[in-house]
Amino acid sequence: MTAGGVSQRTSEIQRPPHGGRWRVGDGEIVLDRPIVMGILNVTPDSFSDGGQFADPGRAVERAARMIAEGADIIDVGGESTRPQGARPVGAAEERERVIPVIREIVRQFPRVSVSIDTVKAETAAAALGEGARIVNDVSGFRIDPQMAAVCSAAGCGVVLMHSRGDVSTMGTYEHAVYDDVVASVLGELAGSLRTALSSGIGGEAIVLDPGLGFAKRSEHSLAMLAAIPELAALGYPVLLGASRKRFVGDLTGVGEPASRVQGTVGANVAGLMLGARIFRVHDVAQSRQALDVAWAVLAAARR
Ligand code: PMM
Repeated sequence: MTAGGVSQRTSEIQRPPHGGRWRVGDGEIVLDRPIVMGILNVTPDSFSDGGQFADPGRAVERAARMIAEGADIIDVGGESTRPQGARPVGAAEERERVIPVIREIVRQFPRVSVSIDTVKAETAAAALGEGARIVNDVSGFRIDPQMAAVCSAAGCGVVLMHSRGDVSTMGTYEHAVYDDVVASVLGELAGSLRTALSSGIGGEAIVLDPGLGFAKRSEHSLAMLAAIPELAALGYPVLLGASRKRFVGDLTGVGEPASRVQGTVGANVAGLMLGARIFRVHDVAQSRQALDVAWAVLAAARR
């Protein structure tokens, strides 16, 4: 990359087109530093932490720890999309898993924003009713036709992630066929964006996510990381979910997902430099520290 290219990219960091703010329900997340979203999978079968936090008491303890380590958002999920092919759960079972946990986190930590990771409008509505401020839909509004209306009515923050297929296939390679992965992902995300905006969701509530590892082989995830400037140029904050994913394992030879922390941190710091602002991670302390230092260096480089 030329020196001109570097300064062009850092100037994008200085003046984010979205104004540096993300409206989330009655709150606002200021994107004047990297935002860390801590992952709380209340599932028996998620790929790297399944079963650990299925008990509501342990799940809330885990949230408290991530908040102490610097998480700005806690993302609660009750349905796995694991790469081995996930078992879809019904809305009632999903709600039973997530609602007691969300209720307790909102009660104990009212200043932290809770996000609900779901593709089901019913679950999203129930979570928003308990005080969640963000809906993280890994289908980008493709799966449940009611999702956009629920989010619009609530005025919540929305994460539109790129994926293909349903809950049981989106984490696999079944739909990972692309001529030009960047063009396809940007085009398909633009479709999610149109659905959101035409349902009355304000642009200031929307965040875009390239969906690393979702219907993407490792080379596709890497291409999407490299294309963050193009994604950010759409004018919405960019969220990255690199944490412990297969592409990190493929790049490092580390087979055990929980041991991919350093690789995750590397992906996040590179993502920050390319224009991503929100980072969904299992290991909050490590990414918080690395991102804060990288941000300070970038700020000093702009002076
Ligand atoms: N990845 C997973 C689940 N939810 N949400 C967003 N917005 N982005 C992601 O990359 C993402 C997600 C799968 O990972 P996990 O099973 O470790 O939670």
